[in-house]
Amino acid sequence: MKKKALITGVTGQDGSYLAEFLLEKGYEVHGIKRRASSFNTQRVDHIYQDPHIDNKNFILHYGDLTDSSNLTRILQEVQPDEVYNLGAQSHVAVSFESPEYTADVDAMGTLRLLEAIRLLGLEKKTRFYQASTSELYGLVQEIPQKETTPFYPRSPYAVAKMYAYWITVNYRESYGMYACNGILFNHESPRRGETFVTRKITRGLSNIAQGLESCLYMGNMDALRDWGHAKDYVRMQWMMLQQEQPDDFVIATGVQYSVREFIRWSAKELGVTLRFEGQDIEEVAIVEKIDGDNAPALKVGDIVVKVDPRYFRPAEVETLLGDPTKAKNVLGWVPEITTQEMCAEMVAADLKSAKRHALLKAHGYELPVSVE
Ligand code: NDP
Ligand code: GDR
Repeated sequence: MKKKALITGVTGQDGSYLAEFLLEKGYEVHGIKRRASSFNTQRVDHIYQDPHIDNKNFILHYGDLTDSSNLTRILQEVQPDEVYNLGAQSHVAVSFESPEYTADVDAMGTLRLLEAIRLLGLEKKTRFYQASTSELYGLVQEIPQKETTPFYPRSPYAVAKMYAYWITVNYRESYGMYACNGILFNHESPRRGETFVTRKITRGLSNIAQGLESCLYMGNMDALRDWGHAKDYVRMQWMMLQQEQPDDFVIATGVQYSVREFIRWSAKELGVTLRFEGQDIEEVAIVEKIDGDNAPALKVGDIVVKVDPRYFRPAEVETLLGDPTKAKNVLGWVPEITTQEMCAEMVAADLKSAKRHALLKAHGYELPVSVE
């Protein structure tokens, strides 16, 4: 019998990699997608299967984490062996603007799923993975952060995820459910949403290099993050549900870098050396040297990065650094892709796309380039 998995957030970065991973493992994969006014399945289109053929292994259902009856119906229909709750309003800055919606989806959505599993009598059959986050540590109480480090959430997103964390623990303890929290530190990829900092940088600098944008406006460049690759992290999500006993794990690389360093590397991948000048909101990055032909639109002395306080957050998480020792010892997990390799992969993908746009533009077919 094929195992069945249900993924909320299947159209997101992690959902798309996890769906691929589980299909390769021979699972029948069900995913929940939201209704949108235009197509929102770009990240899973390459694994899409025509609903008119028999024996499909990848099946999408319309749904929403704010809708209990919908979640209950899908769970009843699918009877999954594993549920991966990856769906969320996942942007920390946006959570300050939409705190109630963020709580509804990220906190209550988790409760709705757990409760639906329980009410359908699936609590002994269905294993549950909760996408918890390093944002729980917020104002950090210990360096590096591990499973026992106290939480101090610093955004409506993190507070909502803290509820989700504890309700997952509570259902495990109260009803004997196999339910786990993966406390994942930041993880990125070419599929990362365009408004998260790494992708904003790799895409923005690639566009600037090709003459499609003129300047990248950034928030806090001193922020320190422990960035891994999403592919490594979804493998871990699956591993967590294959253990004898459910447990919670920190997933991280154990190395941290600043946003500024990530900008510097990304520029280097484009053959551009940057010099940072000025302090705080006056800080800028200036082109110092250009090698190769990936940045035909730039010349030495151009200012390509400026600070815009619009991107500062009401409360910032300044530093995050994870200690993945437990995951390494208990599960044998080690990340295979370094932060620098990931950065190179992201720049290569964004440069390819920028070159395509630039070529079209040169031939009179200019496409609008979205910026935040
Ligand atoms: P994304 O933002 O790329 O994807 C989020 C997914 O959730 C999308 O499929 C989105 O749908 C879906 N979604 C949003 N709102 C709802 C809703 N109301 N009902 C159902 N689905 C909804 O996030 P990631 O893939 O990066 O992250 C996956 C999970 O892991 C999230 O829960 C995130 O908070 C958490 N996390 C992420 C980390 C990271 O660094 N990436 C680190 C730690 C935790 P749509 O495509 O329609 O917008
Ligand atoms: P984060 O990721 O908030 O850690 O949440 P993000 O990439 O948005 O920010 C990382 C750090 O970079 C600083 N920063 C900027 N951020 C954005 N988005 N845009 C900017 O212009 C900018 N300039 C500086 C931020 O202030 C921050 O310090 C991500 C999400 O995926 C969450 O869902 C997940 O839970 C955590 O990672 C772990």
